[in-house]
Amino acid sequence: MYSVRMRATKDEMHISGAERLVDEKNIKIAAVSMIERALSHDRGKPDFINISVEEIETPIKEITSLPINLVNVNSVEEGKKVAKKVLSHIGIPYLCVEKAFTLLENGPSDGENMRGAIVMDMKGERLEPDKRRGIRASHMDITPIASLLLADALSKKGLTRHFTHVKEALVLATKVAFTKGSIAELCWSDDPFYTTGYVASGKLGYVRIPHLKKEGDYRGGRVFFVDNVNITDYIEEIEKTPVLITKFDGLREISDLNNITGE
Ligand code: PML
Repeated sequence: MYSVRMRATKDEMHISGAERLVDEKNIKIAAVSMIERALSHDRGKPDFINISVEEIETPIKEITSLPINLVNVNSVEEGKKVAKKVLSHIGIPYLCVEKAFTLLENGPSDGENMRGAIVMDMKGERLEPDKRRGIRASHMDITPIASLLLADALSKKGLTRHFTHVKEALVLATKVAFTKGSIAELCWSDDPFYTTGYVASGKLGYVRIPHLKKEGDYRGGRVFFVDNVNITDYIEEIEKTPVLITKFDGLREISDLNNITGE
């Protein structure tokens, strides 16, 4: 297996990124489709595209995706309230939840987005060694069959246009949730035209929330809430251990939040 990755930037600002785990015979197809994607992103034309191909020598961990729970909210205020309630139900202390929101709302790297994620412990301390880069989940993918089942489930809910966003976020969130020491993840996109985000955890699955920021806002990112981790081992696992999602655990609509929090 090979890890094929793409990163595109303009004036050193992030435009797009993607990654796949593929057999040798599919390296070329993956690389070409990533270049096409980099060249057609609505953030603009990149002036730098990097494609890397790396042989994977360690065994690939095969896992089932988190289940997707769709929550319906009508405003950013409501979206944030739901996200905070879900995080609190998972057991993330109030102080950490508030700190995470403040960081993502204001730009955690001197007012700018980070390239990767914040790692926050249960006291609200940031553990990532590089506060600009953060940590970047990598070496992960989903099989074509699991991906097809996800596409089918999304199409039944009229969400086909969001397939790529959801697929990539679900793959990442699943890898993070299955990493020892992870308790939850909070994310919303840094794409100014994409306002959806999620709270993911082994406990409550991938809770997808349509409004976590206002349209036009370029701020976004990820916070991984952790407990009892050796940060070096944690980063190594998130960034390097290859993970393949081989099963899709389904999607359901949550009309009453109490159905997932059990309250
Ligand atoms: C979704 O479920 O629609 C994905 C939400 C998070 C997207 C994160 C990103 O694309 O940066």
